[in-house]
Amino acid sequence: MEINTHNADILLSAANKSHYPQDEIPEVALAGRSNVGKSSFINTLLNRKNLARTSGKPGKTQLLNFFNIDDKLRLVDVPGYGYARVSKKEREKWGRMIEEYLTSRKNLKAVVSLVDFRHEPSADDVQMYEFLKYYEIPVILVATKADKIPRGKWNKHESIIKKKLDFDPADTFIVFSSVTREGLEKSWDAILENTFYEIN
Ligand SMILES: Nc1nc2c(ncn2[C@@H]2O[C@H](COP(=O)(O)OP(=O)(O)OP(=O)(O)O)[C@@H](O)[C@H]2O)c(=O)[nH]1
Ligand SMILES: [Mg+2]
Repeated sequence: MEINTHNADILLSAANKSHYPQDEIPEVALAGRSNVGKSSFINTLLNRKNLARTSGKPGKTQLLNFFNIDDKLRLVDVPGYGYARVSKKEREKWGRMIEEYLTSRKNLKAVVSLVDFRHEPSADDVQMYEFLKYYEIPVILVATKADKIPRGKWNKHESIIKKKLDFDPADTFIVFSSVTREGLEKSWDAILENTFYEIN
């Protein structure tokens, strides 16, 4: 089946299960630290400037935002973790919202787990990766902001990330930049492979 990736719009925002779309359309969710570039990743994939709202201010995305692509696939933008300036209560609310979605959503086919290519993954990054492995959710690991690292150092950074995460070679690792669009095609290939579509 073919999919027109240019036909995209925001569908709805949800705080809990009762607001999720009720159908069989496959979903791929984005997970990662606040400010890592999840919303930018969606905009780059969909070739749109600010469909998923981005900001220099962490904590911009607060609900699960569902993006409809050609009525065949959804990308789900998930609020970032590890944002220090939120209360314990808010962090717990966030945890429940993410956990409910990731552990119960039948439509979920894979998670794009984003980490900053420049740094060793944080404890939260490791925990997220372990969580996804535990629930046997296929992971597409995307290392963002590659434009900030000279190419000669890419291998070294990739090794550091893989080692820290105890990366499963069965998962896909993609070096990405929303500035240069590095890794764009690979990301689409990985997403469509997990949702059984052919790229148009
Ligand atoms: N240089 C560079 N900057 C990036 C890249 N991706 C994102 N940024 C910048 O990083 C900041 C955060 O990006 P967002 O896409 O809003 O991050 P997010 O993960 O959605 O953040 P939350 O919604 O707070 O969880 C913005 O200032 C972006 O312009 C990238 O690949 N390269
Ligand atoms: Mg965001």
